[in-house]
Amino acid sequence: MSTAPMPQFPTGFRWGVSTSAHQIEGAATVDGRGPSIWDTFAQSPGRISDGSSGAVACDHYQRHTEDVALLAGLGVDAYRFSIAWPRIQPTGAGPTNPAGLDFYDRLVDELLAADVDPVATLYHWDLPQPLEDTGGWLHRDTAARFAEYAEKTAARLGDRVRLWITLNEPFIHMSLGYGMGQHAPGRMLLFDAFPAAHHQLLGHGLAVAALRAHTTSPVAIANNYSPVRILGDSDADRAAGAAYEALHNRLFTDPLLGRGYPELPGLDPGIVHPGDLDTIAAPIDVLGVNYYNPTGVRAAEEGSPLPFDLVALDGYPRTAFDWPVAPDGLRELLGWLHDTYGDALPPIEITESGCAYDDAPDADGQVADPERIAYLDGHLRAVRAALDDGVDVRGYFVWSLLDNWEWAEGFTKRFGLVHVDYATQTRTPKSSYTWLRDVIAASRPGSAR
Ligand code: PNW
Repeated sequence: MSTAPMPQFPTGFRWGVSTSAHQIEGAATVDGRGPSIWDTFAQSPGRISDGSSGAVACDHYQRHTEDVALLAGLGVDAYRFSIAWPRIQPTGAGPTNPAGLDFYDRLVDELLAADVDPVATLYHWDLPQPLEDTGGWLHRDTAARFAEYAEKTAARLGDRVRLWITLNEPFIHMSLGYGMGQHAPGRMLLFDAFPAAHHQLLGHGLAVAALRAHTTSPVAIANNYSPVRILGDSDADRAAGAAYEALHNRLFTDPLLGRGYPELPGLDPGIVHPGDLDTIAAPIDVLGVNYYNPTGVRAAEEGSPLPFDLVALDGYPRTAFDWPVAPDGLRELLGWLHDTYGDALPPIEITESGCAYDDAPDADGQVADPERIAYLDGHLRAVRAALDDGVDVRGYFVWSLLDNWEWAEGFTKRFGLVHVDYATQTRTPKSSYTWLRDVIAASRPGSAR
């Protein structure tokens, strides 16, 4: 880790942390919440590595006041949370559930009282199960249902949420949920999962219009990106790299920024109706960038069902998820977005960046996580370097405030700045929390440095 002082960030740079509803709230059947695809998926044996579910998670639904106090103590400008669609519309359609809306209404007011900007994601993968029963995101009507949910939610919260994010990582949702089956709803359609891409994007575009009717706050989407490192120098390796680039980085960005779909094997244009590309290209104010790591790609082995092979990258330290710690990839990615999309690229906020380690309290109850401090230090310096390269980055949100229910990995991966003892729900700020608090404080205009 660099011993040089953290460089300054521009005045107004937004410091934040992120969470998502299903990973922290628990209270799965409280106050009229309906089931989501993740409740169903976790009940199916063998899907979650430790056999757990998100039914209780961090019990944030009951403990939100304590969690807002943790945000205030950290000194962040903003908190990115997600709204559970099955709390707002338990069946995914029809009238709203007042208790569900009331919960987020209170949360937003608590955040504002703590001087923390509420940043709300409308969809972080917890589709109401009844919508999956009629085809989920493979079904065009789900896009219209999503816009209706967005409209009803913004009608209540649109005056106070400071940044709206329509979808979280539609690429991961499509690929792991509908393509490879590791996430809910557990479908394994490979390239036949493409309708789940188009209908999410369509839902996004329709939701942008619905949000604009109720808010003057900026509107964004949070995409997952991974800079592609091509391993090998054959034409086949380069073609594999381009195919992976199109799938991971361009499929959910080219159409948003008015370029239509990239060329991809298996992409059936028949489901794209006239006018859809215009709906999808509705202007957004911010591009949310979730970055974890770069991807090594080379030509596929004979007989592979995919047009590329993904290969582990050597030469980097690794997190508990075995993901490489590669801050250089963040600078590279931001430069790639800037160079690829030029004037069409809106300002960027890093809406997720973080790492999992096996953090545990010591005998004194303290949780030291020097690897996370080094991770954040490196990634913040990478953002600073990208700013110097001319990329317009307006904020950085750490994933995550709390250790939480990490999807198919259950409780085995800890991403928090705050440790959670799930048996007692005790929250213990880790050393990275104190470190980040000091970095944020030092970045304020008029601070001592
Ligand atoms: C993101 N991958 O998911 C999500 O937005 C969060 O909910 C999640 O907790 C966080 O990152 C950490 O995993 C991802 O396989 C899941 O590359 C998988 C991948 C990337 C992001």
